[in-house]
Amino acid sequence: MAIDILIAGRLPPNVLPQLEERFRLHSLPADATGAGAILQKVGGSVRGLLTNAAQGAPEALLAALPNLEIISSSGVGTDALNVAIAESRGIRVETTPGVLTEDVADAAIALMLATSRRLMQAERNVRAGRWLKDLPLGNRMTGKRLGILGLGKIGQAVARRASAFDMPIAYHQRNRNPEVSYTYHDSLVSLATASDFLVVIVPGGSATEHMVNAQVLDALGPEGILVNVGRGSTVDQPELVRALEQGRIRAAGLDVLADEPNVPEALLALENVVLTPHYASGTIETRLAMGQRVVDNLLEYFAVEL
Ligand code: NAP
Ligand code: 8YV
Repeated sequence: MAIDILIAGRLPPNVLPQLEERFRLHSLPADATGAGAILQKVGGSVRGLLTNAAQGAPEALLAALPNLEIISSSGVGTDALNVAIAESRGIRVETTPGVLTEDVADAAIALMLATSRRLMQAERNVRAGRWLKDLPLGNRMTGKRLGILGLGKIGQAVARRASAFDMPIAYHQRNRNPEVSYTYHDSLVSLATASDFLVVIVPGGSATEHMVNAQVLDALGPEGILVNVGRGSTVDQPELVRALEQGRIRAAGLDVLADEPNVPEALLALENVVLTPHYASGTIETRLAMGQRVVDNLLEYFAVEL
């Protein structure tokens, strides 16, 4: 009997061609009317959900899929997947750990350089025919102190790269990692005080919500640069805007925002902000590897029936 799979988020291009001969695939339309019609028609028979970490698995969608057995998500973040609900219903949740680590770390370094060296502002100047007009000098990154909030897989990959820039490295997370020699801070304020760059790469969700607040930003200080490649929810965004406007921190490089894809006008107006659209894992190489994991996770789960 055909196995019904619902596709509820953007997926890498190698996913669907590998699945369409083995499963009966249904796409969830973006508009509420179209989505409602599809869910009414096939919701009861859907056994697998394909999504990605950003678009997630909303509670209302899970409620419309009473016989769901597996969520296979492209990405590592589980904050939008409603894992507690899935677990309570015995739904397996699979993600794509490891394969995106290096490219997300590259993106963090790119944002550190783009902010400190004012690359985007300089580029805008050239395109506008202004050359060096009113372009302030940048700041050196080499040798500056790096603080990492979340020394997990990606945090450690950022640290490895930063070592090549002769940056002293410190970190904060709930547990000290005995396998690394970087300096551990048992509070985020203490880490921010001791950092020129603060890179945020913890998971989203309630445990980390607004961890980067006004106190942390003031501890980072007027020469400090914030880079967030984790989740927008970890930073108190209105406080960040205020700190940037008032020069209480020097700059911010943000791949993730509080309410994606909505970007506050106040952020767009600031020269000392570099913004990317939740794009840190967005290389062809990584997205194809993520896609393959999404496929393999689904095939492994249904292996005996295929
Ligand atoms: P990971 O290996 O699981 O590392 C997460 C780290 O965060 C751990 O070292 C953990 O240490 C720390 N942490 C977790 N909860 C914390 C808390 N409440 N307070 C302080 N530290 C905490 O995960 P990863 O692969 O590095 O990915 C990290 C996150 O990056 C993902 O969950 C995802 O949200 C985000 N991400 C974003 C993109 C993007 O496109 N921008 C791409 C990939 C991933 P302790 O357990 O000791 O606290
Ligand atoms: C992706 C991510 O941008 O892995 C994550 O948690 O946020 C990113 O890799 C996301 O999965 C969209 O495809």
